[in-house]
Amino acid sequence: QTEPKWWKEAIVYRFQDSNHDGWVRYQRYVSKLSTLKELGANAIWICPFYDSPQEDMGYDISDYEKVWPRYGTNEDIFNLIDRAHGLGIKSIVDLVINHCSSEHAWFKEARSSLDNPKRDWFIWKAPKGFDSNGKPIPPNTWRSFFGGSAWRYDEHTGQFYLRLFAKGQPDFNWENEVTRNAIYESAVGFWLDHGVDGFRIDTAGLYSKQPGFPDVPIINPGLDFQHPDPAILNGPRIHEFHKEMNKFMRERVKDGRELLTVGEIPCGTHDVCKAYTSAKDQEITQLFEFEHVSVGRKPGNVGVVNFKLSEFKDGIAARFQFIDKTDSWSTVYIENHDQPRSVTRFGDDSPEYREISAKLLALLETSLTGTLYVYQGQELGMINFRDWPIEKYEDVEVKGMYKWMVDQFGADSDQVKDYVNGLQLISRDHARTPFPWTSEAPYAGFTDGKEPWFPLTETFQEGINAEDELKDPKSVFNFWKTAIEVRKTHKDVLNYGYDFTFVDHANKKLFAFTKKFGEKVLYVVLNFSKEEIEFSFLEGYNSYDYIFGNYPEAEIDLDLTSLQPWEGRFYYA
Ligand code: TEU
Repeated sequence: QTEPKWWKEAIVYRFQDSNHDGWVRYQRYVSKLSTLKELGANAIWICPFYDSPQEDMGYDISDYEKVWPRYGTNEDIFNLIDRAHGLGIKSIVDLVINHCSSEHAWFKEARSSLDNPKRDWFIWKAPKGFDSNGKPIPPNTWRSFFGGSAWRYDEHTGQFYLRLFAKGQPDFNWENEVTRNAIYESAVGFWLDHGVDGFRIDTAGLYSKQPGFPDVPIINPGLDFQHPDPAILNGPRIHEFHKEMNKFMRERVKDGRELLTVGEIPCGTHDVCKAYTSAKDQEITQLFEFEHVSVGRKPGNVGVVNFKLSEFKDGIAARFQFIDKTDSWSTVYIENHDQPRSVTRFGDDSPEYREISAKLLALLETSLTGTLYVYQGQELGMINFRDWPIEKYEDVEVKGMYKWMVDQFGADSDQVKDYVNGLQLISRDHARTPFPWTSEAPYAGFTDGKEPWFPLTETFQEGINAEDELKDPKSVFNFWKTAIEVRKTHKDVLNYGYDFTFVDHANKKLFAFTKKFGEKVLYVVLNFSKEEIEFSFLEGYNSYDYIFGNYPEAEIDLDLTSLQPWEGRFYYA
């Protein structure tokens, strides 16, 4: 855990940009790298830029070796990687290999006939039978993450193919070695040859399906298909596959550069997390776990429920406690393109408390052990959009889930109402609105006139934009910048600390813990409420050194153990 590596200390930023046609352009992205430098980021995670029909925001790839023409050319991405290197910034790219697009040449071939040599590169099954209307019945009860059956019937050959996500995202058959090697060569090798420093491995726990494709337990009574995780997540050969792919990567890199690989895996138990990330086993360097971002979600992601601060605390701790004194490593994140805005979800997005609660979340993030990821707009304290009608949502997940639930329960049912209400809080679209560069109407500098592909979050005119925040020394952006500096200065205990221990775990407003590194003991106190609350100094420690907090030092009495609304502090005990 404590062995230093660049990929452990990286501050990874993820963002997109556009030009006048309303779409993201990687040429212009280059000119924004200096803003990232200013924030303190030293790595970027570039979202999927590959050729794609864009059914799922580019996570449906039709050619791994070609950039989607609307985003630019291959040369634009090679140039971005080079320019970033020139500034000391590493580049991580998305590796989406549980599935490809149904428009990929491999799938088109596979689909063409039952005896095509590539048929077995994907997962095909005969119908279980036919219903009274002659409709084919899917082979089992697995549901798609995006609603409905996980199987899509293909008239041409009379079989179903598996697609855990959108209709146009057929799952690869990882059991086939020839397929695996083709994936490694095209999706991994090509980009390693062009200098990338690592991969964010999409759905990295789903490649090995349970043999026999068994039905799954019912977790959502009343729905015709059920969440497939028990039959697809962390399956029997998953570690073997990751070891094999990691070996391919190591052999392919010729200049000795060390790669950051981050697997997106809701692994569940600490043992499973360790199995993926142990340095000795050489599978993946770190994981995006889901414990903390799953609190308050109903099973199957069909709506939201209230949650306690203690559940959030446990989620946060679970993400990295498993690495304590092991040879594993972890990540720190609270937002990404699949998560809503953290200020709305875990802070307070009212005008009165938005900034201070965004800064409190920045304190939490910069205090935790692991590689830190900041998602575009998080550094501005962006919040969810509000009161959008269901028709305005873009996300394939929302569209699929909504249609499915309406089919099952009816548009006026409580289940559908709950689902739609929940979207205000958790839809992925909140984090996908165009980036607000300025306060300028109508498109915040994202485009120079043409309507962008997706509406903006309206708050860009209320000060939540890059230009205004960069200028304002008290902005959320400038707080993040300082917090990142503090994280780097005290990187031993902040970035690498161990022995994470909660203080007063049951407290409903205070989130407090200690962490150690050598002789150093860090004490973090965070007020997750708009009330003034008390905290206690730890027994057995006589003196405290204040390190950092989100209220200006001149405004607080450091000898008092009370915290203002959404106030947080770091101390050395
Ligand atoms: O996400 C996988 C995943 O687990 C999510 O679909 C998650 O279940 C969902 O977002 C909960 O709201 C990855 C990508 O991050 C996502 O953007 C893609 O849609 C998905 O894979 C398919 O490639």
